Amino acid sequence: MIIFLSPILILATFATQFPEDFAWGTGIAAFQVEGAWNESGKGMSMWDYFQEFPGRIRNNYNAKVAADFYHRYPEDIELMKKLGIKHLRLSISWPRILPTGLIDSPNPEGVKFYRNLFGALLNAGITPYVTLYHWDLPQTFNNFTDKSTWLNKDIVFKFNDYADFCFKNFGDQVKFWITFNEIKVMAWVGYGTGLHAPGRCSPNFGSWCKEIGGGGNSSTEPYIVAHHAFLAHGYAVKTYREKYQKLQGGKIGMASSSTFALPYDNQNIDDINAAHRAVAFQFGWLTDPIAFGRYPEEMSSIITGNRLPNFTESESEMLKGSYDFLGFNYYTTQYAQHTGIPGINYISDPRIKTSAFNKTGNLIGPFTNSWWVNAYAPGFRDHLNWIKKRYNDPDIYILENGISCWGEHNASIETGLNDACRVNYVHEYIMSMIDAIVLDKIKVKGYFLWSLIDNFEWADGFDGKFGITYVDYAGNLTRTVKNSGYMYKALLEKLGSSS
Ligand code: NCW
Repeated sequence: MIIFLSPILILATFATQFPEDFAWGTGIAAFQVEGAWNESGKGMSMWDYFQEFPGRIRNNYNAKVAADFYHRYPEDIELMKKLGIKHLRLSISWPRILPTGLIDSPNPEGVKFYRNLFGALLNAGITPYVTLYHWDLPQTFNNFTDKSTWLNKDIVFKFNDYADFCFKNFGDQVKFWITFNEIKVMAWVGYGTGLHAPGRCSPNFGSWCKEIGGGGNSSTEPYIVAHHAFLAHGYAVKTYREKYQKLQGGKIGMASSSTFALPYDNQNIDDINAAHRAVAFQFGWLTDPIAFGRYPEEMSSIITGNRLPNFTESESEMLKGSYDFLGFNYYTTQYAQHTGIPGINYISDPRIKTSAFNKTGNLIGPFTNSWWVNAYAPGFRDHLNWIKKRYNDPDIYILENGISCWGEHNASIETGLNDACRVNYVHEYIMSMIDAIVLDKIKVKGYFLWSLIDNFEWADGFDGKFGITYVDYAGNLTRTVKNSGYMYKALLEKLGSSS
């Protein structure tokens, strides 16, 4: 326990200045933990399909069983009670409740599963924060052409129907809704690099791009996909506000991820501007549409031609202010360099090169087991300030923050439980967030540590572990709390967690 003393002592000094109703929680997502991929009437998702292709998931792992949360959630609720965690972010699997994706043929078993799950959480004093879309689209919407999945505008209305169905069936239990998880990743990794389902990318981008039913276009499709997701978000929020919100008394928002950026050369004005633009191309891309009803000027001046779609006037009006809070997933910061030369950078200004090293060779922070993350806690506070300034001091929920540490893949339980790397990372990041709250008066309302349990890390399979609880994937899926889990428990005891 000695190792937890210093972080907790420091945190305790803030306890008096800390918002009492702050929501300390953890997060999971349906596809990453549930398993039971074809049980009790569930339809197939595009990830169920994608994972069948050899080589697409590291070591050809699959999530057919995953952490078996579908059957073991009562045990995981006990675990949360033991750790004093009173807020859980989780997602609904669209094809589990609507196997064809459409509301005309719901799956009563799927609906019952989520009603039981939310009920059990509430009975345990745990508030559910529910994501409607954490990437597992019904496979029925995928016909492998550029007219399907999120590329077809029709999906906007299908999603709205699905969202309406969820508000109607679960709105008495769920008071916090998150429409989408990380539209940037869904668009860029699903349709830019092709490394996530549905695996689309430009045929000349890599040999894998043509593998799953045809190619794509990495320089246009991510923008189309994101455009439809923003509209789907807008319609779903409209539906919620018009039909349910007053009656049910809940809140709705979106979870956006973004890498913060510092200038590669902090004496160079072009790099200073590039650092701002790199964030505008991420958090701005995801949030300007739902805040202001348009894309960031930083983007529309650069992504020209027909690459960045337009919102009609009425769509723009609908989107403006379509959130009650901004959800933010923060993991990392990179250096941004203005090269002036167009390179391969489909989702950012193509003239920006991002790197973990700056001009003087300084490494921003240690590399982690996720290729996209260098640990850099101060960027958390900096990014929160960026959000506060651009969006006029909104309510913010940190819907994800956590780390996949080196050497945890196939680790023995002893190694897995001694996760000093995660203890340090989480402590430093939380301190940075607390600075933003206490010193910069940023209205952060909650923090959800990713993740409650080790789970299926998408293309990394079980090689990437983010859990504060070890899951024995080589054996019988037994859960054992890691040191980071006990550190979080100690933190919650000091800073308190609202009910
Ligand atoms: S894979 C991913 N993650 C992790 C995942 O477990 C969770 O479901 C996601 O919301 C942890 O948080 C998210 N992100 C993929 C990032 C891929 C590339 C990002 C590039 C940034 C420059």
